[in-house]
Amino acid sequence: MPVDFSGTWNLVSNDNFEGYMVALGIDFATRKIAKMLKPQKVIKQDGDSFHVHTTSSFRDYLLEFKVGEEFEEDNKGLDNRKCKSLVTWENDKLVCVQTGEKKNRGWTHWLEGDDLHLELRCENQVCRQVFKRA
Ligand code: ECB
Repeated sequence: MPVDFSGTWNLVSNDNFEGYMVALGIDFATRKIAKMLKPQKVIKQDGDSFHVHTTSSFRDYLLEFKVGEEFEEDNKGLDNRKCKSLVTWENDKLVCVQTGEKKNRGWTHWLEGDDLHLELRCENQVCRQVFKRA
């Protein structure tokens, strides 16, 4: 039985989101708005099938995937760069590698106590987000 990430989660901290956005080439005006946001994540997990909806007052992003199956990701409304993404389990962590124009791009989700953690990586930047159950 894998870990269950299902639930509605609210962002409570967002370390170095600025550096991550700069690495993705997000323009100044968009970054200014984006870093004020407190996004919510709704995760629906059925075993290895995931539906991850990140919502905010500015933009939404929906990602659906199955662990172990590579897919095309369009990052629409984020940096809009296409990449090939693959999510795998590393013990109880969900690890995504996003292969494309940007080096070292990907993310990792895990649960720690009652918190949901997300590490977002791009080039030499790491953004650390923590979410609490809504
Ligand atoms: C969708 C809410 C954030 C909107 C920010 C708007 C503009 C900034 C543009 C690019 C910044 C890059 C990423 C934004 C950070 C979070 C959005 C989802 C990150 C992500 O890929 O989460 C994964 C893992 O939960 C599922 O897609």
